[in-house]
Amino acid sequence: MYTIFSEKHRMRDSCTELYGGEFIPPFECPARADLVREYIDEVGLGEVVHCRQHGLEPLLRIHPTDYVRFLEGAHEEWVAAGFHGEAIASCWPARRMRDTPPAHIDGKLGYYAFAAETAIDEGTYEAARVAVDVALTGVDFLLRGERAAFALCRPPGHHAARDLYGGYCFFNNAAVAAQALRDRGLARVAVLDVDFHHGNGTQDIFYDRDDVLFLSIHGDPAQAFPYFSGYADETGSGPGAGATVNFPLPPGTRFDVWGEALEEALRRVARFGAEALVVSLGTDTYERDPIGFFELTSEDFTIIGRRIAALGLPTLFVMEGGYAIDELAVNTVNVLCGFADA
Ligand code: 7XA
Ligand code: ZN
Repeated sequence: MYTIFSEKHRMRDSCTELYGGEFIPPFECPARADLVREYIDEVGLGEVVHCRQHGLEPLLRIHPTDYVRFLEGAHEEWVAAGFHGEAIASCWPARRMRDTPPAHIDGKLGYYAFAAETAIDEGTYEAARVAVDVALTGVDFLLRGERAAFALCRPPGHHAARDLYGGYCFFNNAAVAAQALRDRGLARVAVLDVDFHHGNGTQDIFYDRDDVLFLSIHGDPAQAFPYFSGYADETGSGPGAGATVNFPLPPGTRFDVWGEALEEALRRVARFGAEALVVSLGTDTYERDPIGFFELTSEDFTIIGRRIAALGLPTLFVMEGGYAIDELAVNTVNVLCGFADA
């Protein structure tokens, strides 16, 4: 299996994350992607190739221009406003307030953010743009006939909605990839999100559409980030009614139960008649992940890959979360090897 990668992910290197009332070094750090990339060579998964630039057009199919321009200028505007720390949102248009972007960067951050943990640093925009190119290069590989590819994206993307960032995500790499597959001729695409956290951004982007099926297995939002999205009764709207499927699961969930949700999700993908599958691949479902509460083991990830392969669809894996830094590479690559060896 080909892996698509760019060293430019390292430009996303913020110093701070707001966590439990403290500023800590971010869980989502450059070492994550570098460790996965190194381990891919160690196990001989396949060739690692650099991404190709795809320009703004495929990105703008998902994210509006004002949002892209905001992210592009946010850090510079923040510095120009005289702030010394990293750009972090601290004020939101909450219920019954005005829903328009203010002129001041401090307000703009609150307008475009849905959460406060994610700081924007100098290199964030460029790294986020490159992550989209990584995903789109993965699409190129599928369309030239590869059975599967791994887009080693960083920063991750599945929390990013059209015009919202947060949860370490800025552009929705998986959604841009799914849209590109549609735009380049596939009639039906499924996005399966196996990250511990609900893919609220991807759900929101495709919620009213019947051509992209979105399925997510995740920590019950009553107990876990992103808290306000991911309940089982969110099933899509309008033409998209029935094309969103959520499997919220409780703390302590092990693979016996998680795997049943996966089986049901895979049945739904097959029934939908998808011509390709995009997997939002997060391994923060791991038993020792610092911010997840599931109990999956490293061996379980191999089985996940094998089961996804049994669908027989062209499959693009897009890297999302996973923060147990010592086991992240093994867990992530186990999914890919489980798929490749099936
Ligand atoms: O999949 N999403 C992540 O892994 C990031 C979740 C961010 C959680 C922040 C909670 N304080
Ligand atoms: Zn996650």
